[in-house]
Amino acid sequence: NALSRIDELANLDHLFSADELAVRATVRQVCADKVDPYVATWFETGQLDDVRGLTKEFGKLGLLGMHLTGYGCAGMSATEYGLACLELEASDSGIRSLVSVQGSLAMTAIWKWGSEEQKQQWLPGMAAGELIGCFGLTEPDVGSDPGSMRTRARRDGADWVLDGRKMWITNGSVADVAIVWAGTEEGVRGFVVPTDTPGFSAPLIKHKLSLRASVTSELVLDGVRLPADAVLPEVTGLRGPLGCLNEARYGIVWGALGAARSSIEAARAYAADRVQFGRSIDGFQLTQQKLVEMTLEYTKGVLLAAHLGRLKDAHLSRPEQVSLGKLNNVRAALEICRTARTILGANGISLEYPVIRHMNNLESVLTYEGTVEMHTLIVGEKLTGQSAFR
Ligand code: TGC
Ligand code: FAD
Repeated sequence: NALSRIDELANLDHLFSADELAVRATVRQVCADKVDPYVATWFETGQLDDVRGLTKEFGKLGLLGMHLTGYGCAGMSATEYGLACLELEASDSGIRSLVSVQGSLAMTAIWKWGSEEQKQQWLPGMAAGELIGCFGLTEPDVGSDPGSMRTRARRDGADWVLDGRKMWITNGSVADVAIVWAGTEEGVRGFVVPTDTPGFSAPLIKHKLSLRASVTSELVLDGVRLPADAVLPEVTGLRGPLGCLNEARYGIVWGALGAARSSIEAARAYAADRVQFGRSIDGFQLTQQKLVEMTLEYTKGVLLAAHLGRLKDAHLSRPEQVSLGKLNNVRAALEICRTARTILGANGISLEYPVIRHMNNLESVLTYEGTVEMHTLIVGEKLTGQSAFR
């Protein structure tokens, strides 16, 4: 009489309302139909078949910018957004990335810091998945320390002219619009850059062994001339991009648990079938200990995510709390995937099972949206009052 899902052990569904569970069920279904049958192939070939087809499917369900309001966005709660991220990442971190970058980074930048005209122009199409966005903060020489960015925007008459490079940009090569952060005489500013602007190009980054079912690109800005109204008017300084990162990091707090859950379930099913020394390996104490430890860490992760979701829905969420959640849940999820991999033995390294794919993906998730070290220092600063970044 084994449980049908690992969430049942602690009755985690009791944390959520019927509406929240309905959103989760919808996302679970679209992933089962449109992602799960194909994602191992996308990962193996390093190519998503039809990104725009997928974003349109997600758009129809209101999953893009789903916790934003107005302009065609679904206006769902932070907890619903979190549950959606968990289900998307149970399919693949790359699919959750597609949705996070679109909604929590590119759309949020326009929604939070854009003019009314910019919102009207871009958000409805992005919410519908007809237009794809990307978010360029990281550069070849600048990652954790975005304040040292080299990309520059200078005035030329009424226009802006952008020069520089961005690196590791999710959705870059398939985007219709790039949010590009650049240094100006006034400080860091955000620019809304249509990707067909002369001087803009987005070559694909190849040779990744992680996030292979995701488009990752370089952005090259070579004298990109933009009209005066291309700048996001409502923010100057690093709090512009960092304010968006809070949203995407929050989604990852939940998302990473999806990769963990999928890996635990794969390991549990495998252990029930696999016979060694005359019995199924799930009857061995050492295997049970692994299954229990993984389920325990997953359960604690969901409790933390749900708590952060409730805080966010009550408008009480603070950035260091999101750091605490991302730090714990991504690290825990990666450890879970590594343990699950051992249960599958040699089969654990095969793409026939989802575990090694999740494990490799989480290496990126551990690094992007702020590395483990950055989130440790953010929480450390809060605990001690002392900044240890420099
Ligand atoms: P610092 O001096 O601390 O702050 C500069 C200004 O920013 C404000 N601020 C924040 N505002 C909102 N939310 C936050 N979380 C904020 N953190 C800081 C701060 O109040 C200040 O404002 P003001 O008005 O006083 O100027 O900045 P610092 O230079 O010391 O850097 C701090 C640090 C290291 C924590 C920050 O730079 C950082 O988080 N670095 C990590 C960079 C990062 O996360 N990059 C992610 C790139 S995007 C990405 O990875 C997408 S992956 C997507 C996917 O595929 O899912
Ligand atoms: P670095 O900052 O060079 O860090 C290298 C190491 O040094 C890390 O371990 C780091 O923690 C450590 N370190 C740095 N400073 C300190 C310090 N003060 N104390 C202790 N240790 C320190 N970026 C975007 O802007 N948009 C995107 O869409 C995007 N998508 C991505 C997709 C993928 C698949 C990947 C892998 C990355 C993506 N990124 C994106 C970039 C990502 O945000 C950066 O990789 C990340 O911020 C780290 O920067 P870095 O790789 O330059 O590492």
